[in-house]
Amino acid sequence: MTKPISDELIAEANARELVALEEDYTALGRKLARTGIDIDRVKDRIAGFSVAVPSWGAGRGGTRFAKFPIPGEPTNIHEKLEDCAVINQLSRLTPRVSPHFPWDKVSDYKALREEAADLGLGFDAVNSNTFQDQPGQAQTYATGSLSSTVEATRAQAVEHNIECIEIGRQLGSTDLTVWVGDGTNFPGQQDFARSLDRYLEAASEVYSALPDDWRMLLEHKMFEPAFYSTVINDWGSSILAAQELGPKAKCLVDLGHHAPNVNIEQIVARLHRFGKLGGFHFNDSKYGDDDLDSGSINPHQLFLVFNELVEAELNPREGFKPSYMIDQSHNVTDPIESMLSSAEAIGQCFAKALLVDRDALHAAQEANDTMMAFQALRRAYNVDVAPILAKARVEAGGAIDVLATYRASRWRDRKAQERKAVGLGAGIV
Ligand code: PSV
Ligand code: MN
Ligand code: MN
Repeated sequence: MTKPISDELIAEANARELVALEEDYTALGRKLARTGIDIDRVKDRIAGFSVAVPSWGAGRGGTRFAKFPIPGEPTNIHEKLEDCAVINQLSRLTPRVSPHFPWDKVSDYKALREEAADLGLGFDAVNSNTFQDQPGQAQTYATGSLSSTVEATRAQAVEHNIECIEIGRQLGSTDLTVWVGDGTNFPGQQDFARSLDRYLEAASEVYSALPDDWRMLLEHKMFEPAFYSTVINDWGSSILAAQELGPKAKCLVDLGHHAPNVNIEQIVARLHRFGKLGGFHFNDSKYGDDDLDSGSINPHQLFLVFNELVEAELNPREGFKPSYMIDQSHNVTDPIESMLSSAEAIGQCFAKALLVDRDALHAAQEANDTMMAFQALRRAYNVDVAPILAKARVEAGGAIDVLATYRASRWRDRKAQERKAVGLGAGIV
């Protein structure tokens, strides 16, 4: 197996932190034991937890105004895999990459799978792209894809999704994530009912092509690039479409795709209640689909989402197997650093949710003791779980201080010498 960062470097960096970590872990273990929690069991759950990283997040993102590349940034899927391997090697939380097509198109997917495996990586959900036109494409998606009024355009979008399934089979994926940019910018531009009918008909053709053990994850988004309406605008449209398509269709929640202040954790609970919670695109948001780093704006919301996921785990519905992915655009940071920090934030929220005293919470809920119900959540949220994550990492060969170790490796500087420079220009989100 190829290890992008040397084990010696990680061991040296860890040696400087180990005594302090043991002290912190022991102290936290004692504190948690007083409330009947075995810290090692929480650590074992973290050791079994993972979140996929997006291939497109490995390069510097951009806005529609500009993109500011950094020296050493990856420019193709092979270099992106290398960077994703660094994130996983240090964090031990991100063993899978979610690819996007045709952005990650290669001629030999069997070889790509082997290349990833050699770096310690597998592939997660494949993402189709019918929101951009590609060179040489026969039909334009300017006025829609799966919901287009033009039959040939719908057929082209269906065919692309089926091709993504075929690629995914070769890569070892079992999920197809479908987000369409379809929608309108003006009242009256399209008929709400007919555009949904067209979407459902085309999506059902894609659904029919799913292998038995595959799922189709429908990702809703209320606006952008369409600013008046979108065809799969919210979790309501998403669950209705998923119900219409069949049991293999589930809903994917991208945290940035809702109206401001929407109660996302409640959406999570609702989708789970009807067996339709398929997965997440983790990111954070201040104003809209900002694709900011997970937990950087509203870590409490992320915790509340994981609180619902832990509740869901205790009350499983058929097919409960949520797929966790990051979907961020790193405009001003080194993407590796952002994803190291984000994976940590996501893992921390899961750990905190595991600390919630469920008996106390449920008893307070039954007794309508509002303050004690809230305190059950608050107590868990206030715990600094960093030592649990660090201990799980170090035991799995990762770094105690992921960012310091990454910087000590001088990975980006070294890649700046080897990789070709990225051209300037407007970014894609
Ligand atoms: C759309 O905003 C989205 O969240 C979808 O997941 C896309 O596939 C992704 O962003 C790509 O940038
Ligand atoms: Mn997304
Ligand atoms: Mn998005």
